[in-house]
Amino acid sequence: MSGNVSISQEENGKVSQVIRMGTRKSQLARIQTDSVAGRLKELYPDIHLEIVAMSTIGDKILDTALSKIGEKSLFTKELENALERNEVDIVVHSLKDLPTSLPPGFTIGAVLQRENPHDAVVLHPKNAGLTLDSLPEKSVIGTSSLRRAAQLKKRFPQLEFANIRGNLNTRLKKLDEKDDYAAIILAAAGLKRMGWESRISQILGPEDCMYAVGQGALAVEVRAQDKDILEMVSVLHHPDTVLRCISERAFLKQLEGGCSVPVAVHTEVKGSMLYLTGAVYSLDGADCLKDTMQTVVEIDNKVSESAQECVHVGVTANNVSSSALEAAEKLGMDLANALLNKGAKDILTTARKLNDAR
Ligand code: DPM
Repeated sequence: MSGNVSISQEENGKVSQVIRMGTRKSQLARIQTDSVAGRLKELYPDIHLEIVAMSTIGDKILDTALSKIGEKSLFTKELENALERNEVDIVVHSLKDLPTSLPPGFTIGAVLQRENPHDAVVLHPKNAGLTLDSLPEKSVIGTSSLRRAAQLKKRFPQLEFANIRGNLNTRLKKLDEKDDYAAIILAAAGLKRMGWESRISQILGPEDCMYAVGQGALAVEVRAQDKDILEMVSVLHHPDTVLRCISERAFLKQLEGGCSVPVAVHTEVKGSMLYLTGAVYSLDGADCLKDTMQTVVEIDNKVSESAQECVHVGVTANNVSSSALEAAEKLGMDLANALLNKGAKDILTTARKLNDAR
């Protein structure tokens, strides 16, 4: 399966590779794909990139809350089909939309440097100058994320929460042009990529709302057997981000959580230490289990010498220290096991049942 990259013959007789990049049609997906395309063009000036846009189930079912659709690979399936059929070679995703176990045959070949991973408050223009603390009582906050709602309900009990769906453009429109929401909560990273940073009125720190696993990082998905493409995209890996995200994904995987459970994280790399805080919540945030653990990650250690590929929670990073990758994955599993021992499974099972029933 390797080496199935198309070749184009240029006028000057030079032969160059054509790499096809699959993307969803939303503006955010296009911007994310274009930014990775730009990086690849800088690194490999001779390649030809072709962008193939498609719509996915997630884009088509715009009015159902994400957590209710129940399809973990909502935004990714059609794109993976195209990868499998060799119609495209590379797909760019928000890492947080990629399940912790990818279907066989696929791998994440690059995790790029993370943007601000925190959530942000975007206010209805009439509320300019206010914060979640100072908004009038019973103000309605729009979010369909169980994770955001659980944490914010507990922290700001005077506020009310309602679902809001659609891509970023749709949501901002629903906020600004109607009177349904006093504010909405979105990832700062998406807003920044769209050029809407000026709409951010407040960034939520970990005491208010911890972020989702992988939030703010872009991932490049490829065919696991396509060694040429894997090697080509591997230079895009940002080691700190890879280690943080592997620990976060291992945490979520061990908890058996998907995008439809209230699970949140916070990670930091300081020197050779990786810190992971992880939490699980009941839907109203009243029950919460949260803990922090750390491990040593020797980023500068030698990379794996074995020819055998090492995949950690779906990520292939042969150019990053294998002992550091292993330590990061173990950290996530250890933290999850610590919370499972304290009853995390019950909290998540109840949350899932209640969410399915409403
Ligand atoms: C996932 C969630 C949301 C997206 C759940 C969560 C938000 C859904 C909602 C797994 N994917 O975060 O708890 O608010 O109803 C998504 C966004 C981005 C990637 C938009 C956003 C952009 C940021 C990034 C949707 N996926 O969260 O504001 O690249 O991390």
